[in-house]
Amino acid sequence: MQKSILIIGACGQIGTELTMALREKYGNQSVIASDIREGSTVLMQSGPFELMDATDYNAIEDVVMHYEIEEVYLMAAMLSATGEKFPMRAWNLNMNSLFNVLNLAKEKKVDKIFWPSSIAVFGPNTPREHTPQQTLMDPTTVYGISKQSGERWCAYYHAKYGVDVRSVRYPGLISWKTLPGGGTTDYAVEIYHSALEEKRYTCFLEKSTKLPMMFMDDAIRATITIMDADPKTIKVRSSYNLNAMSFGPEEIADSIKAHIPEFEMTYQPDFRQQIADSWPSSIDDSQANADWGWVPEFDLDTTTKVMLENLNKA
Ligand code: AKB
Repeated sequence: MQKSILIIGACGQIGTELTMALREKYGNQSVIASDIREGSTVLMQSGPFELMDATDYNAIEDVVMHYEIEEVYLMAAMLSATGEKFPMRAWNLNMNSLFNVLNLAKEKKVDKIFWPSSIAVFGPNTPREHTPQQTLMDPTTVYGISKQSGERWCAYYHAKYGVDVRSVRYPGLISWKTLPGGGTTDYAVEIYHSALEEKRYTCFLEKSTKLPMMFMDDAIRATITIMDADPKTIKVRSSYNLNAMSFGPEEIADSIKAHIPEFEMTYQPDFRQQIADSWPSSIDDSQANADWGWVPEFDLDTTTKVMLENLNKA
């Protein structure tokens, strides 16, 4: 089936792989990548690209009208660690970009929106283990506050204006194709690069800090699956909990040592420790499973194997 899709924030960690997966599924010319900067060669050369600021409503509207866009994936955001350094910039980017796409859908200029939320919506008083779909949320970061507010606005635009917006709360994401930037969970990607290049890594979180994590292939599959689902099955219009695996730095180090026995890990926790301490250790995603059939495929050891194999080849 042909459809015209716009990815905003296509050059980031998720956006790059999502763009390539959607181009594979719907054809290169149907998927318009956009970002404030240019991205990887493969992304730039495989299909249309537009330089675009996600906070500029008119610029997005022009691209939407020009390409007759039906679906928008809004992947532009400032993540938790960078957001603490630039609180107002994080708030402005994360909220204004969301309002831009919600308003385009309200005006019936696009049919469907994907917007990512995060485990950062939870806070120190949220139950840490098997965090339920519906629970107390008291985020302590600007990023988390913007994601929690965004969830409420998504639910509001759906209830009030019938906007078809779909969302998942991503855990920390691990990928080998594009580096993450500015998150608290970024260590779980950096560690693989350092393990191969230097056989050692100094971790900015303490060894036992267990967080929910996911391999990128699972995250992309979840994103495309929820967007393809029959709207009647999407019962949650704020955002769905999404689970795959949970581990701490010590466990990922052990998993790497199974392949690189000389690998050494040291610990120097910084300001990101406090952010990580406010987030859940594990997530209950039974509602995503019941409503649209979500089942993860990658565990820690499979992730480590695929990461090391592919980074070694790169
Ligand atoms: C971050 O660490 O800020 C992100 C997230 C969990 O949303 N990876």
